[in-house]
Amino acid sequence: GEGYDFRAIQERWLPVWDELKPFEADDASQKPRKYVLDMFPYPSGDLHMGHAEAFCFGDVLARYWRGRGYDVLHPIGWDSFGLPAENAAIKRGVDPREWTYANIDQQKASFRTYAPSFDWSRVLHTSDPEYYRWNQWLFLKMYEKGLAYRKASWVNWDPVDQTVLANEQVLADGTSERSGAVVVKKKLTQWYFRITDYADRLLDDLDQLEGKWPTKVLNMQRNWIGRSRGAEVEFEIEGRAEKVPVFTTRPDTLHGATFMVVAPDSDLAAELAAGASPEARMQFQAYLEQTQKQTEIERQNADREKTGVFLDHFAVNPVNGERIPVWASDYVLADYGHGAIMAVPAHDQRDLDFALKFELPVRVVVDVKGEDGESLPDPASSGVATAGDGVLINSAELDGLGKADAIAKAIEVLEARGTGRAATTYRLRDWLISRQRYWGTPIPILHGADGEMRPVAVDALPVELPASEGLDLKPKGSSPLGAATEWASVVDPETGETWTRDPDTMDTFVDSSWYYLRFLSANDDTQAFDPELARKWGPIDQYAGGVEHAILHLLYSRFITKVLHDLGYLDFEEPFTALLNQGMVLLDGAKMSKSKGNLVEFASELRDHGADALRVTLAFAGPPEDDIDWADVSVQGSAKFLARAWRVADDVERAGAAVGTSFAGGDKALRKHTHQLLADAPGLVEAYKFNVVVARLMDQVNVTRKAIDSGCGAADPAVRESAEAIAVILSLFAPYAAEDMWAKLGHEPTVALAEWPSADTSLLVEDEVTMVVQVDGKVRDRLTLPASVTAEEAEAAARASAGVQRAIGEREIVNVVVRVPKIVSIATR
Ligand code: ANZ
Repeated sequence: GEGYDFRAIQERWLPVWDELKPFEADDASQKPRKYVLDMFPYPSGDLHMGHAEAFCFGDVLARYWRGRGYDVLHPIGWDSFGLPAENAAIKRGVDPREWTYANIDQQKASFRTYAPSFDWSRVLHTSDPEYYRWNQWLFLKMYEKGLAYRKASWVNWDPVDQTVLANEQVLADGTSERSGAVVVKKKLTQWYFRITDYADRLLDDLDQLEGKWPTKVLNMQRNWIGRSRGAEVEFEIEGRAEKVPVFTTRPDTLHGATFMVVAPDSDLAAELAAGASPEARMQFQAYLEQTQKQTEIERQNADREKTGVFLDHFAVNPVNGERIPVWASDYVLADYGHGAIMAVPAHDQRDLDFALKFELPVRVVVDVKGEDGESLPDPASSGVATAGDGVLINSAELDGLGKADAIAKAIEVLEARGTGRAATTYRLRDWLISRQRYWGTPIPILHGADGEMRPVAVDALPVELPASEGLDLKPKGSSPLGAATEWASVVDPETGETWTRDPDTMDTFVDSSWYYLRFLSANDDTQAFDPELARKWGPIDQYAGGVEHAILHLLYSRFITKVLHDLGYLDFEEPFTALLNQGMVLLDGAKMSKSKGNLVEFASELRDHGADALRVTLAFAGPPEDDIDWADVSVQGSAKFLARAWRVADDVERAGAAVGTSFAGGDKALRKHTHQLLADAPGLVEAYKFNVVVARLMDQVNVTRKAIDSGCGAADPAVRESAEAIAVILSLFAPYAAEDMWAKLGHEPTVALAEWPSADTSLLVEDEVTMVVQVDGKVRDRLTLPASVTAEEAEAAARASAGVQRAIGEREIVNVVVRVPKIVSIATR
């Protein structure tokens, strides 16, 4: 007969599924619900192997919950604004729109064959005006609340892409994540979202996700927010009216502050330099220029030789009235704390290096003991600052206190004198959301002739992007939209005044920060999403995607979720209850890329092996969190397994056993094996042990094959029962093969909606047991008895044993202890 033919099977079922649309989620359903979401793709070309993996795992979970009787929402959309479309447009002269939507069409076609169980009725593309209109709505809501604002500031500037970058888009080596160019600083007026207002909640709420998100991701988020507790201390600067605040985590060391350091690129440094001697001013200018060539990362490298200039000013230490010199140095960052520090060289290594280089005084105020119990050597001579805990000295009222007490006392003293207070600082900066590029959401703000701003009316949304035709999309530091003069100028019908549209577009992370909500109301043109549906479906039960989004995307989504909660649209504050980060697909240990020439093409793998074999291979390769090396896996092996599984159903079909017959009389051993699989699979899937589930399916297929060929035969009800269990569980990984098996077993499509058979635990009980019989502490016999044996039956069987009777002989039985079904213990005299 015909064998397993994946192409024929794909062609058989695709049109049936197209017709059935089995995965459209039902908003009205009363069933328990699960929202399973995969991070949506960027349409940069066809799908790649990374997509294959990510969407395979997300789909396993979506299909699993459906099989467990849940109403599952598993939508798909495209993150379709962004630079690659624009760069392709510039390079090849194509319209970004055309490029984007052609790629989306290609990815849709590939998805159709790959067959993740998406609800295709809710598709969204962020570059559709129907979508980005609601980005604009969100922006206006935030503007109204003071959470969107504009300010001039130093920004990260990518000189190749000619665009600003968020801090998160600058790599550790100071280059742009996008272009690879060395990022420089540039002062520009930009739009920001006030994420720093949410720093505490974003940090504290991570605790709720413990155990449900990878620990690594939680820690990355924590470090990114970077909360530091300490104090703000105000220093008077001679000849300056306003006091200068500094942030310190060690207010206890105030008596050891022997100089002050200001960030060269801060407003304060510029002001102080302006009042300095002409020579100091010139030195400062040169130093500032040098500083601006450094990346933030370089500046934070503690090992670097210290540099700096004296600013020709003195500050006054608020606790002891001491005059201390004010310097500028690049190790102090302008946008952390207050951009100025009190330097305590004895107890901070960077300050010590600076003090030793410029011959500034070092004063020990904490007596820190070494392991031998002796005071550590004087930092001024050892060159090593003593940062640990110790007893305060040379510090007036703090003398004799330990670090923690001294910190508390110092804050008390500062507060009493009105020169300082407890304070918290964060590494997190406000989110810079404006981009001087074309292919994004226009910012819905109008600018008046005198610089005043006004929001576009909500009912005038969307502010649609003008056609790209005639616009120079090449990056140049100002948005191409500014040149779309007809689009940009808006005449107020009431006053006749002309207003100009803001030419900037939004960071695409705005688009992806709330897209999960749009899926709930993808076709609703009256609101961004229906709060009622958000109550029903939200928050997302299972989110799946790459660890490259561990910080940015997840942090921004969490932030916007909290904002929408505060605005009264959501009743939850964390968007993603559980997170699965899949590993990467590698080849020979290396990341795949076109430029390296080691690209495994998804399209050709799909063509040559089919969706099922690809998906089984990805799931079987190892724990989903681990990287998969394509050189180490066998797609052929997966195909062979699928053929073996399929033949089990084929044999059942040929044996002519009718559907719906009771399994009760079936082969016991096989039934037990089947039910053990049914009992274990749910826990394994929920713990993301997909590879183990596939291994168990392989085992089940082998055991069933044996039963067919050299056991009970294909007509036995236990074989059908096993084949059905295999089809249902296999449908998580290999939807086509499973569907075909399901049909061969006489069922209607689709196996994807079939409920999982529940495990009959009574079948799992060991049905025969070995009972030990002891006489006076010695084992005299081992009896095989039914597991359900009673105490009386056990004792009778023990007494009847020939071996036992021989051991007792003429002696008298004085005591019998029965512990069913394990042991009978007889004592004699
Ligand atoms: C005095 C002091 C004494 C400090 C001491 C440390 C140890 P984290 O923990 O990262 O928050 N600092 C403050 N603002 C800074 C800026 N803009 N650029 C560079 N450094 C800055 O670090 C807080 C400490 O970093 C602050 O506490 C300050 O130095 C420095 F024994 O103040 B400390």
